[in-house]
Amino acid sequence: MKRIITAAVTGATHVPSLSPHFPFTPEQIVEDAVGAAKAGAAVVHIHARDPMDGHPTSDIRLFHQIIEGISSQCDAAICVTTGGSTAMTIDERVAPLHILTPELASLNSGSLNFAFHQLADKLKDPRFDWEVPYLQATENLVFSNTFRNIKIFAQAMRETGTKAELEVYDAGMINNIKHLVDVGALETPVYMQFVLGILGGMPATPENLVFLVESARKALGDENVVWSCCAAGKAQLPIGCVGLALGGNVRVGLEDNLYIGPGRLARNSAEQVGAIVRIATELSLEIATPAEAREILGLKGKDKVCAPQS
Ligand code: KMH
Ligand code: ZN
Repeated sequence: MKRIITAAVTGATHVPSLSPHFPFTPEQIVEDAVGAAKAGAAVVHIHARDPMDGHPTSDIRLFHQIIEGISSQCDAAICVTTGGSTAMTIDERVAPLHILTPELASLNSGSLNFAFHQLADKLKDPRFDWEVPYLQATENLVFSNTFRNIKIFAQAMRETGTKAELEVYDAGMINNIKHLVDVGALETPVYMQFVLGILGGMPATPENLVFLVESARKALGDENVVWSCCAAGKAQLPIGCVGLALGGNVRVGLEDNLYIGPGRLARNSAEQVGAIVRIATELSLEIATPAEAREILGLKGKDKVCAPQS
């Protein structure tokens, strides 16, 4: 099976003052995503930010501008976040689905402490007033994804023909997914994104990735699981290598890691895509094109994005 490389280009964790290369205006997000696609990413995962100060936002107009910008320049499938930020309400998080009708959207498979307050210590002279309080607030926040709300997201995705990318941060979330499949709230085959190294979730170690992959296969059956993996920070490439060796797909990008090596800030997500593509090539693995990724994931086609569903 060809391997799908995903580039998660912005996210809602990092703040602009952490890197001069951090994309937060719609134009910068589009440029980073298109560059990542040209480097080999078949899927790009997007969040929106306020172009004035980089604050995470669920503003549909910005999402629409980003999607139009990416789609007009490359064929990558777009995965829209429903995770938004730890500070958003459920309504803010689900709104993009009905209006943007994306091919893919993240669906967070359980609640967890999603803490990145320790990043505040790195900000000596922040550009924007909101950055430090935003980071510090995550020490006392739960990223809430109750079963009832997961069902709301899942129902919305069925209505919009959107494939769920099930974000898994910890082993118990695999059982959450199994339960939701058993009660008919989720359909198989499921597409899981194992997200390691978040403070509050599973640490980014090879043995934890192996455990998650095996747990998913045992819970749902090998034929019912397509999976990808990513890791926060410096574990990004090592976990990507383990994921390739285990037969999986890989996510990289500035959402998860601002660096390309020890002390070296990545200029864009494309640098990280290029690194994992080179590694895959050395392993004689083939990288999926956007068309092949749509086939593997059963996506509806980019012509049905931002369009009323028939
Ligand atoms: N920003 C995190 C709280 C997703 O895109 O759904 C959630 C996140 C995962 O980024
Ligand atoms: Zn995200």
